[in-house]
Amino acid sequence: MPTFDQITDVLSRQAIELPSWAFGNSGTRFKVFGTPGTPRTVQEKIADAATVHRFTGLAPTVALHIPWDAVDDYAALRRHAEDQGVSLGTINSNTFQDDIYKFGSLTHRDDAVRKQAIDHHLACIDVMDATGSRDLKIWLADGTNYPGQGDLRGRQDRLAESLAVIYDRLGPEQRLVLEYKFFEPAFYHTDVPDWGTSYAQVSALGDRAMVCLDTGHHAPGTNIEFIVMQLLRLGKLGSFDFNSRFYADDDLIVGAADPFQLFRILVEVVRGGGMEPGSPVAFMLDQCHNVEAKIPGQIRSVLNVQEATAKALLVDTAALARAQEDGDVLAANGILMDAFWTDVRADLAAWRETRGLPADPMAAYAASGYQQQIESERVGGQQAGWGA
Ligand code: AOS
Ligand code: ZN
Ligand code: ZN
Repeated sequence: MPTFDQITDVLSRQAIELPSWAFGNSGTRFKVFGTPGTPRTVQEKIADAATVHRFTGLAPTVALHIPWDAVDDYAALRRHAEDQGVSLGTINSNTFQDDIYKFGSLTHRDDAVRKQAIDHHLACIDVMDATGSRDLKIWLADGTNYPGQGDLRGRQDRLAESLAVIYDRLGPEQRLVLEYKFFEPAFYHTDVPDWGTSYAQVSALGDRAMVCLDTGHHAPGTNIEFIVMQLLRLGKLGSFDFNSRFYADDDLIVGAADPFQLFRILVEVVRGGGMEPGSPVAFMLDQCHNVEAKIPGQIRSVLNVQEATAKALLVDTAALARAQEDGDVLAANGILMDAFWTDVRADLAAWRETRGLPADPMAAYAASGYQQQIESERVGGQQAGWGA
């Protein structure tokens, strides 16, 4: 097994993007609980994201959601982020909240509705130009609730046409990532339900269109690490939305529900070159903190990803390859499990200190006074976006 010192070079390259909406109040369809200190503006969300980065060194960028985070002056917002020590990252489009999109957006049978949805994405690319963002992330709520409600084939064809218009508008350094989700809000069919559909759609567009894999968007029991392997093998894994789930798209803290699954996913990321310099794979969180504190929730999340990555890097790949070649099932499984069960927390804590970071970012945040400060300064903080 490699020593901890042998994996720190790779670990020091790790960057995990935070979603602006994780800092707003969010909830379920039953209740949105308010949390003291919740940001009132996108500037305050960015300040909170920058705080997570200050305590962990792991989160140098923050993703925005348009129009939830819309402002008049994106160049000024970019400067605000840079002043706080972070950059603006992925721009997320939103065609799921307006009445006009009741029956679809980029797949809609009415050209006028489809044009409005396309125009929204073109406006998102204008935002990217001003913020310096590389990625446009598209997640569509498009789908139907009843068999016969829509023409599945026609909707797929219109999706391809709409995406082609959006892709053509991207700058040479910009990318489009298409996220899939097997159900919700549509319950019979979804237009981008699985990695295969996303892969087929982005492959038709070109090299700068890739798949976004949200770990909460699969049927229970799905072997997600297999999908990770396949997309890396095909050169089309553009980004992750990390979170965890017990039931459906729960958007819980990554690594909370199933740390072993997160480890297995990261083993395939490492195996597929996803941690190499220049890798196209972007790591993001897509979480909502309903009942737990938001900033510590994000700190815990990035630490969970770091811990699972360290364990994945500790796999003795030479011994594993030998055991696989020998057909030694139990030895191969044992080698993987040895890495998973290695407790890396003390090594990570000591290593953080050598980099000028707190050994225990959760404790350091709690002792910092930041939470008390925002709770006294901010009154009437915002909901994450739904209904806002
Ligand atoms: C929705 O289920 C998706 O996970 C998207 O990534 C979505 O854009 C994000 O959750 C913000 O609403
Ligand atoms: Zn997502
Ligand atoms: Zn989701």
